[in-house]
Amino acid sequence: MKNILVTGANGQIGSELVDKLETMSGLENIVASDVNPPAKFSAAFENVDVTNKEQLQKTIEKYGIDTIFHLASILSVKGEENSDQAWNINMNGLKNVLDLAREFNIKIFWPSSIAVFGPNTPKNNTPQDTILDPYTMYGITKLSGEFLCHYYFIKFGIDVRSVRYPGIISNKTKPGGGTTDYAVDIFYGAVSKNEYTCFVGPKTRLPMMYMPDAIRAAIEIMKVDESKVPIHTSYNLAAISPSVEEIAFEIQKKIPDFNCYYDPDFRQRIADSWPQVIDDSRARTDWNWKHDYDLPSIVDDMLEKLAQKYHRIR
Ligand code: AKB
Repeated sequence: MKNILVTGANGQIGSELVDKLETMSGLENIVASDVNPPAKFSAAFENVDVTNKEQLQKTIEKYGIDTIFHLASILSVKGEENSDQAWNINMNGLKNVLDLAREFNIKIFWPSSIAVFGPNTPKNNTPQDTILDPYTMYGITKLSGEFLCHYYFIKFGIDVRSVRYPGIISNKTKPGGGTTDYAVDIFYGAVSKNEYTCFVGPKTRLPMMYMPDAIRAAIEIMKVDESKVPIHTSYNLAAISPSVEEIAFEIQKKIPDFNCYYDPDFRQRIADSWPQVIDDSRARTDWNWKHDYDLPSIVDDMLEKLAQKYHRIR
């Protein structure tokens, strides 16, 4: 990893990954790219639409890119609103990146998701190898993407590494259009107006992870020796699995007058199709994955960071 391109750099994960890469020594170029106008980066920025292979190629050539963190993607809820767009960006974007990786000998990180699982997947301790029957177009693109990555490894030797991210909780850039967004929105609601109305019910339990752990996972899996990453589809990755009411209860310990209301909509069905607790033992054994943040430490840090953002002293 010397010259790194991050696609989808304005997004929830991309914006924090670029920040983190910028602080790491020994990297020559960090190039942030997104289809939307640049967010504030000190890194170089290029407007790149991942469905446009020429644009991608020009950027790769301009900076001598040897590593791509390919994060540009449409998430589960937005993907249901426009399934053609989700297919185009998620599949054709990934194929362009993999084809260019072949041509320019580039190492790839590409995130998959718990959305590859579906209603018939075991919900608890979901194994690495299990029933994969995604219910959303997003999940279908992630599952197809996993097999595409596997194919490019077997057929062309492309070094592509991947994790199945759970919902990511963070405070810098809001997620856009995912089912797990409630686990971020609840903190914004708590800090800005002491209340939040959740679009899934109180007992809904999904795997979640704090952003610093998610970023570290991406960097660690990219840094380990290739022999330690024998899974070439995507690794199960886990941290915590709270229900919504457990998150609300933990917030109430810090903000006693916080109220969480519930008004489930169509997103409940997507949430119900996903596992509750993931078995990520292969990631833990193969490349020593370990999460740092539990629910109380996530809640502490989220409330502190968002209070600073809203200039509220608690
Ligand atoms: C979503 O909710 O769509 C994403 C995901 C779990 O991949 N956050």
